[in-house]
Amino acid sequence: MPGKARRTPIVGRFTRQEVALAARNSGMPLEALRYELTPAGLHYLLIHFDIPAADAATWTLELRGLFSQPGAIGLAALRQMPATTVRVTMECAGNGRGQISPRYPSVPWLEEGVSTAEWTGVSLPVLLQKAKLEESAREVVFYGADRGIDRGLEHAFARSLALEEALREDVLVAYAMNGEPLAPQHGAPLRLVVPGWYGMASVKWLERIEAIDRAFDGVQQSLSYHFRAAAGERGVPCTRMRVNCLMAPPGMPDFYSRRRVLGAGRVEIIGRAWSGAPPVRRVELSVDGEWSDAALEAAPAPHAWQRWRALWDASAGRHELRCRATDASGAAQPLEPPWDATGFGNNAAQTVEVMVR
Ligand SMILES: Nc1nc2c(c(=O)[nH]1)N[C@H]1C(S)=C(S)[C@@H](COP(=O)(O)O)O[C@H]1N2
Ligand SMILES: [Mo]
Repeated sequence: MPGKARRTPIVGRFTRQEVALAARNSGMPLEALRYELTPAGLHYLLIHFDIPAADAATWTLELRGLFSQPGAIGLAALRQMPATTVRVTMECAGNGRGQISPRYPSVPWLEEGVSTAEWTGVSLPVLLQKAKLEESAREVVFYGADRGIDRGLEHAFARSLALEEALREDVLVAYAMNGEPLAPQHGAPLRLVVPGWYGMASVKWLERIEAIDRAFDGVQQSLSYHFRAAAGERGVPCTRMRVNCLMAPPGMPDFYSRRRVLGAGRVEIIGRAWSGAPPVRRVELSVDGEWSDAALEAAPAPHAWQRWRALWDASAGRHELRCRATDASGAAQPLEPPWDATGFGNNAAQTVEVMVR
């Protein structure tokens, strides 16, 4: 594939381009960790190109390729089909990129590219069966209506799933988020939702599903979204979310530094933990390097984050709080960002600096 040129990594100051990307792609304010379901307006955003103009009244979803009954289906017809609702924690694969040095020039998330929503729509296998997926199909490709250029290549945002993932009942073609029609920035009127996977799999503004008998080689599938030690490598595809957790920073912030300030005494620290290999089995909180177990709640749904809390007897002075989770596969968060040349999958333990008065 031509046009593979990579951007040059950056050390130090954030560029104007990174600031522009960060302003368009807002993160979830960490105080919103108090909500089990992130209110729609606080859910993080990741939009590669422009939000396409979309009219729900005339929108159709085309099914083509290896189906014996291909065709198009409108929104009204989708709403008539049996509905499924799933609660899903979604995290951007680039979350944490801004903390890796040197960092890849892209959306410079620190740690806020994660949220949880309740999605309602039609289970993907129901749609695939309706159009009669043929035996020869190997992958299912999902095309968004948004177009742009990345690394010199013009394309519509598109991603594929291998058949075994596409046939999961909890993979949805969703038309509602938290009980409301999708907002423009979240993919209105239709999007895919792939529970457990990093967000890039959940294609927004979904207008076409194509069944193919080979591996899809689109830009967002074969060039982007790979873990790579060096930018030139083929790499390993990003799929399920690595284990991760966050705390809602305690006390109140200083406006500019956002350093936390609070009074001495007993403080309850609360947070959420999630993994693409659920459930999370353990969350630990460290105060100045001393780790102890937090109380972890059961998952409210298979792919939704789990609440945790810990009590801390805060004494006057400066302290460093950190949290880390371990999931069902035994994977635990690292203390330092795992190296990745294009900044994917940084699940290093969060650090919060606190000044206790
Ligand atoms: N069509 C389309 N789908 C897309 C994207 C996009 O830019 N275009 N961004 C993806 C990425 S990288 C993420 S992390 C999620 C973010 O979904 P949200 O903005 O609803 O939180 O959408 C995914 N789906
Ligand atoms: Mo993302």
